Amino acid sequence: EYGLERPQGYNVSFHYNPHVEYHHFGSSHPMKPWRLTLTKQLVLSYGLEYTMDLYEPRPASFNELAIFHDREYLSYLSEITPQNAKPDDSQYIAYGFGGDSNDCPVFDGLWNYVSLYTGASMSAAYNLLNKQSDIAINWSGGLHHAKKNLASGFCYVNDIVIAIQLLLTQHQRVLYIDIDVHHGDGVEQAFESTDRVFTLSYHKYGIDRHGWPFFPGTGNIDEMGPKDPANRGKAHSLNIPIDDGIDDHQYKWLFRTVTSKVVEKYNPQAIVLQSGADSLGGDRLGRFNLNIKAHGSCIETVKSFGRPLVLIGGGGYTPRNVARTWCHETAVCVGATLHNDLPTHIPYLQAFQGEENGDGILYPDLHNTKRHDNLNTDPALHKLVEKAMENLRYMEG
Ligand code: ZLS
Ligand code: CA
Ligand code: ZN
Repeated sequence: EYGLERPQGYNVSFHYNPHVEYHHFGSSHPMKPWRLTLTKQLVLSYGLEYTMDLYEPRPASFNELAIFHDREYLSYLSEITPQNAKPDDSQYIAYGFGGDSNDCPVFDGLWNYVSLYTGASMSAAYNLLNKQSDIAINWSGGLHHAKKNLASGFCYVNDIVIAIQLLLTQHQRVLYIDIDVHHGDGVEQAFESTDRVFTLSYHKYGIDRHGWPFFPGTGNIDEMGPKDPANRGKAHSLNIPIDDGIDDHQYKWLFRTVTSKVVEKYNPQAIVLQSGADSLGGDRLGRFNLNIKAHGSCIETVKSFGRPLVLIGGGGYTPRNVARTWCHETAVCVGATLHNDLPTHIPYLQAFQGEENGDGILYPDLHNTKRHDNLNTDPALHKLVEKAMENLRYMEG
């Protein structure tokens, strides 16, 4: 009825605790957990829940978060509230809540929020370990900037690192891929001293006309992990720095060329893919010009490698397009094709109405929002791929 066809027999699971939706970073903050409400409504309205196993995971416990994070940091995080926060406190500043930045505000229910999104990523990882799923999805996770004792860039707890730690109990080599427009620095740093995780991030990199680096300011092509041959993590990171305005054709080519080579060389036993939707055209914080289907083609490419896959969310600051993208990518996982006309019985339909290019449809032309000129030339991208291939030669096979 909705154009659902499932030619490929992949077992897909969807890990989602709806309580995560009710948390607010603050009204002016770009991170809006209710984008997850929109995503879930779209997924349900297309009937995709009948094509997957649905899980409502419990929140992660303190001890589970301590798989990666320092206990002192977690104690502080579990106790802090908007009422008892002391912005001049040395711990407040040291743990990343202070400074002139309000990227990581202290809000009501913060501890519950981090436990919920991390519980869902753990649940997804367990499903791969139990062989219950070939692909396990958690759109509420993907908070890739959090460090073991530091909140950074809207991220307080690094659910990705914890999910990868679980996968490492059974898998010798895990590949982490990150298509969020920001560099996946927290995951890269967490595994910089091991050869059992390879991290690959595609992101905007560069300095703007006011002299500010694009957040977090790391991830140039020559940052490939420790160069010391004694370090087991030698050359087990690959960063693909991209300039403003990259288009569908360029990104698809870049992603497919580099990622296939990494998979061929590293031969991972499981893959974790962070699918941040801030790399879309028209994103409030992003700089790229991608359409939903080009973003989704990265998921198709990764699926085609046929390895157990955890698919997680991340950034995404134009909520209606985040929901469209993650709904499309859920369909890609189960092998379904969706109608461009949105089902008319969806709650929140008005969120998808009245747009110039996207009125009532799933696949608006986001490239037409033309907010960023394309500064990426084909020759520059070819040089970038050449350098990436050179970096890969430093990795011991
Ligand atoms: O990857 O660029 C920065 C740091 C600043 C500039 C912005 N000011 C407010 C703080 C200091 C240098 N931060 C980035 C963080 C981006 C995190 C991306 C997360 C992820 O997608 C994974 C989930 C940034 N960009 C934009 C903002 N912060 C930002 C914009 C608007 C606001 C409102 C709320 C808070 C303060 C005013 C804020 C942050
Ligand atoms: Ca990235
Ligand atoms: Zn981001």
